[in-house]
Amino acid sequence: MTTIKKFIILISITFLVFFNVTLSAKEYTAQGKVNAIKSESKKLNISHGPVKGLMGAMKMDFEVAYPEMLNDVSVGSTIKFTLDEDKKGNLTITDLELIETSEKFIID
Ligand SMILES: [Cu+2]
Repeated sequence: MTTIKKFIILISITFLVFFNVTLSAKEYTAQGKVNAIKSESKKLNISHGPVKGLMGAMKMDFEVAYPEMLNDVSVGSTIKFTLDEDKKGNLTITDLELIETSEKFIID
């Protein structure tokens, strides 16, 4: 391999790594209980447990990435979800799954 080819590959890798670090959103996982489903605003009101590195336990609204995600839950569902934080600090649920009910996440 020529030096120029090696150089181009090195530059490309550096660029990709840099791009990934600067543009990718921060991701968190959390658990909580669904209190309300707000279809119009594409939001779920969730009493969530502590989110490591982000916030403590509280009750709040979260927007979901796709409206179809609202169909996967019911009021009272206990869920495990993935939160994406963009550079402005906006939080969006990008993934969720139903888990066994736990009283631990019920905050009124
Ligand atoms: Cu919160």
